[in-house]
Amino acid sequence: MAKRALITGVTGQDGSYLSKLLLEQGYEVYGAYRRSAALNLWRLEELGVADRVKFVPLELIEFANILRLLEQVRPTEVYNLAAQSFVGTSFEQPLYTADVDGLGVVRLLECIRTVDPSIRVYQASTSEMFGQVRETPQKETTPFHPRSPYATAKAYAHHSIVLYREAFKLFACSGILFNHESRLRGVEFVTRKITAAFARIKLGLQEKVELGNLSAKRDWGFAGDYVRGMHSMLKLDAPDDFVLATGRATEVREFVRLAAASAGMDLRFEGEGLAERAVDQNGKVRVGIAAEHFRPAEVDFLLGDASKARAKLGWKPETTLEQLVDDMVRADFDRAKKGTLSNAV
Ligand code: NDP
Ligand code: GDR
Repeated sequence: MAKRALITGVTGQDGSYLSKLLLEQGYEVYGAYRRSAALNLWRLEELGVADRVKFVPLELIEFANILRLLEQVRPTEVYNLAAQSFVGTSFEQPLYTADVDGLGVVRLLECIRTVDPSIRVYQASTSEMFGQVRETPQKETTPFHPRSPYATAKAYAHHSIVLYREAFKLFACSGILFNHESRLRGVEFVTRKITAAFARIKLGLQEKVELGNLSAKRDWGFAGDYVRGMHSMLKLDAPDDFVLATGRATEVREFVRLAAASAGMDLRFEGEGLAERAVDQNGKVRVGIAAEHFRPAEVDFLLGDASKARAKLGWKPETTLEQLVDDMVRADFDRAKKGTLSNAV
């Protein structure tokens, strides 16, 4: 039977990398997008695959829309990547976030159960569910303590995947993915905000960037590595959940330093709290702190243990943080020089 994948959230970072991977593997790829005034294909275009994906409209809030889409496409695999994925926004839009990221997943599972229970499904779970962490590093068995409406919604979705696997024998897998970034990352996320800013600063288009909590630590990997893990999960003999992570945690402050170095700047941090700042080798202030970028509840420190994925999927990340940062700065520098940086984000 032809391998036919339906990817929700196809216009996002992971949807784009996964589309490319599955097309290379010979899949027929249906990409579900949500309708907007202008379809946003810049990521798929940058990867050179926009013309090979079959686009279908999908809104995860609409039960019948999901049902009809599954009946029409008849996928063998569904990758549910669609979400309101920005933690910061979830504090302002908790109900919408719960609807899409939480209930949306149960809608999808109900539709799969109804249309074709043999469809294999991947759910985009997240390290944010560990929140106020109970142990370090975090693995599949670490208890959850969500610290945002985004994380509570994702935890509900995660438990639903486990439930539908146990109750209805669906082939449903959750990937508990730690932060993964790339040149295609949305600019609202801290990594891309930093690399875009330092590309502009290098070109003299911007003076400085304002950030929030520089002491937060994340386990950052490369998105292209992580989509390989998603695909491997659906190839297993039996469904299961897996952490994907690099096993290395880095402070936001250090990410800033690396990005600045890639842009040819040597930063020195000074001061504390809201008065902290970073100056370059010429004494120019390049980083300031703004209270608006702090969250009502923060996740201070995430570090993943992906040994189960390594043992059972043969998965490991290939890209170092230094390579990732350098590639992101380079991409943003090229975009800024061409004047396309604001269009790309
Ligand atoms: P993005 O924010 O880049 O992409 C999210 C996608 O979901 C976009 O295509 C967006 O469409 C779509 N979408 C949003 N709301 C809806 C809706 N109501 N109905 C249909 N589609 C919708 O996220 P990433 O690619 O970074 O992440 C993919 C998934 O993985 C997300 O579920 C995220 O929560 C999760 N995740 C991500 C991690 C990461 O570090 N990147 C780590 C762990 C989990 P549009 O383009 O129109 O906005
Ligand atoms: P995160 O990513 O919340 O981990 O969620 P984000 O890049 O937004 O924040 C990482 C950390 O950086 C701190 N921070 C800032 N964050 C942003 N966005 N902007 C700032 O100016 C800033 N300054 C400091 C944050 O407080 C936080 O501690 C991402 C998303 O992709 C989720 O969808 C995914 O589930 C998780 O990663 C794993």
